[in-house]
Amino acid sequence: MTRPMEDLLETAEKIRSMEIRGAALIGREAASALKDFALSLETSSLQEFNAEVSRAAEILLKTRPTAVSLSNAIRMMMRYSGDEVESARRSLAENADNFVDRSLKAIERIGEIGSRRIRDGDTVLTHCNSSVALSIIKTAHDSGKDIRVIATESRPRYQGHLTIKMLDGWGIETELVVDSAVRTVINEVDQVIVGADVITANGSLVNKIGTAQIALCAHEARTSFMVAAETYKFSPDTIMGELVPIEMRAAEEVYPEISELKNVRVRNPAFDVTPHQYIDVICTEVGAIPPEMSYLIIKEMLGWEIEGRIQ
Ligand code: RI2
Repeated sequence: MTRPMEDLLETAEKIRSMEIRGAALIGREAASALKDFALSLETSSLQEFNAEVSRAAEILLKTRPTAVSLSNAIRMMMRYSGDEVESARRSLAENADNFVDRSLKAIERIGEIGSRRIRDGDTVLTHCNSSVALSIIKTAHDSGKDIRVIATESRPRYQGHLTIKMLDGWGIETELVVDSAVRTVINEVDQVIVGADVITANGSLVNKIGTAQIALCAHEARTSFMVAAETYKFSPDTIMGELVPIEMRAAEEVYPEISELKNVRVRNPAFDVTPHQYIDVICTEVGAIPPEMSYLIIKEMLGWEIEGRIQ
C-alpha cells in the first residue's frame, strides 16, 4: 500500500472510531486528508489521478454515514478541474482550503449571530459537544453576558464531558446533568442550544441521540430551542426525496459485556430526528432563519449539488 493511502486510511479510521468527531471537524479533517492524498499521489496520468482520488473519497464517505458535512465537503473537493495532474492537484487543494476556511468563518459568524439571542442572566441547556453551539455560548460570555450552562452527559459516548471541560476553561458557570434529568431542569432553562449533523429540506434536525426528547421537553415547557448549523450541514439529498441514514453504532458502546448475555440485544442509534415544529430558529452563517426556510438555503447555498438532478 502506498504511503498516501496509508495516511488516508489512518484518518478514515480516526473518524470511524470517533477519535476525530463533531460534524464540522469531520468535514474539515476529511477535506484535509483528501488534499494531502492528492498532493502526495505519485502519478502523471490524469485518468489514474482521478480514479485514485475518487477511491479515496469513497473511503472517507463511508466512515460516518449520517453527517452531511462530510459528504458536502467531499462533493466540494470533487468539483476540482484541470487538464493535467498538476493543475487538478492544485484545484483540489484549493477546494479543500476553501472548505476549511468557510467552515471556520461560519462557526465564528454563527457565534456572533446566535449570541444576540442570549440575554444577560440566561440559563442555556446544551446537549453533546457541538463546536458551533459552543461558539454561540462562548461569544455571549465573551461579550460580558452573565450566563449559566446546563450540559447533558450525552450517553453513550459522554461528549458532555468534553463540553463541561471547555466551558470550565472559559470560566462559564456550568452544571452537568444525566440525560434523563432534562425534564427536571427544563423550567430553569431560557434557551436550549444544540448543534446539527443534518438539516433536511423540510427543516427537521438530525442530531445526537436524545436531542428529540430535549426538544419535546422544551416545546412542552415553552422554552426556546435554537439550532446552530453552518449551511454545509443542510442536505441536498433530502430535496431529492432521500431519507437521512441514521448511523447505528456498536452495542459495546452502551453495554461493554453484551457478549455475556444470550437473549439481549442493544440498539445504539447515534442520532435522532427533531421535527421542525419544535425548532424556533436555526442560526446559520447567512442569518438566523426559521426551519421552514431550509429548502431555500439548500437551493441557494448548495444549488450546484442538485443542478441537473431535478427533472
Ligand atoms: P459540530 C456531533 O456528532 C453531535 O451530534 C453534535 O451535535 C454534532 O456533531 C455537531 O457538532 P458526533 O460526531 O459540528 O459526536 O457543531 O457523533 O461541532
